[in-house]
Amino acid sequence: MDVSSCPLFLLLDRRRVTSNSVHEIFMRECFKLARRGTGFVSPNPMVGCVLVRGGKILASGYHRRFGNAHAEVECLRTYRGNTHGTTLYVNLEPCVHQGKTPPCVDLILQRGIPNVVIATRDVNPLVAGKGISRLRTAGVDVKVGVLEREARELNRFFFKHMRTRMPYVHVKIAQTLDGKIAPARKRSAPRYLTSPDSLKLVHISRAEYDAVLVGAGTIIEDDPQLNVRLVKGRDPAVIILDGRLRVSGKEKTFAAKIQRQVILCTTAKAASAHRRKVESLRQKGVRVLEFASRNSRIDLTTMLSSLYDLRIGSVLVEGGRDVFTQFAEARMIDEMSIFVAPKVCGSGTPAFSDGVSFELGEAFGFKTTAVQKIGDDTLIHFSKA
Ligand code: AOF
Ligand code: ZN
Repeated sequence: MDVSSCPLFLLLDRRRVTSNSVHEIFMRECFKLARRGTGFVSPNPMVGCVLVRGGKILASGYHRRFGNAHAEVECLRTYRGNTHGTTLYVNLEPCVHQGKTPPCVDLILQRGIPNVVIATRDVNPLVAGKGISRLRTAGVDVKVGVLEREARELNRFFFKHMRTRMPYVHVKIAQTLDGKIAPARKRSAPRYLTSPDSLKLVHISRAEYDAVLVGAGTIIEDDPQLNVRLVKGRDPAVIILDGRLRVSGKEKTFAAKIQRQVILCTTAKAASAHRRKVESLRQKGVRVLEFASRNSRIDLTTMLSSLYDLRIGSVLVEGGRDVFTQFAEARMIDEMSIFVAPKVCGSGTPAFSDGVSFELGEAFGFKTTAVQKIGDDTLIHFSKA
């Protein structure tokens, strides 16, 4: 007899699948809630929480804003009833530390919740496993690892910067089939290479990242707004890499009515040569950071760790060629999206300059994680190998 036709096997198998998928259904609910904190909780993680009994959600909550209540507190404050037979689902291990808010583990224990299901451990050294062991020691039944891969992906910015104290870096490139990000003849060129659908996706990304980073060349030549216009979402901070202090301060990014953080990263040498410009930028509210340099170039490791100290946990790098090249040379790219427009451009600016010269075996390699058709474009998505 074929073992799969045995009724007991089928029953057991179905029960296993069912209990796992029930956990997954509620964990996905936590992810959905957590995502509502996109852009507002950083550099904290996005966390959602639901309290369940008999397959029904009794209460839910999420971490709304940096410094505010954690997801578990938000969830439990809306439910005052008895917790007998309940399970609390949360996508990150509950905290044990007294931070800006009291420890979530204490609250879970006070409320007598008998079961907790967690997607992934917290990597914050203040928590890292202590939340799980305190719950277990107190007799709570704790299950860890439900949809763990998705949970780590959801909070990939947090996991990276908690480990390294450096922001997560995503490079976004829009290019032609022949790898050009701008044509040589600019006057007749349309403003965008890629389709409106691709632009919309870029705006969705901007709302997720703490900051958008571009080089001075992009600011001077394209005068971009670098905001979120095509979808709903908050505007990211703007970081300008300008080793020689070439911007004038009159470009759109510096417009006084824009209420967001603008950070200009330059070299100490350029700053002392252009003191008056630095002063007038600072008066406009621009934060000018000065770094030691080599060949007018800022050391990216130093710059990124200073940005992290300013609570920038994730950066979307949007151009241009020299900036892409510098990040590739420094191997500072965690994720890359290339939007390929179905056009051959001929002479123009390539995405990366010849400055990068790796032996093929040592090339800065990536894993291709997805390929999608977006409007008429192809989006190729990579993560660090
Ligand atoms: C949770 N639930 O919803 C979140 C947690 O600065 P604080 O006090 O807000 O603490 C931030 C740390 O707490 C953060 O680094 C991470 O380890 C954890 N975040 N934990 O139990 C939550 N957002
Ligand atoms: Zn907490």
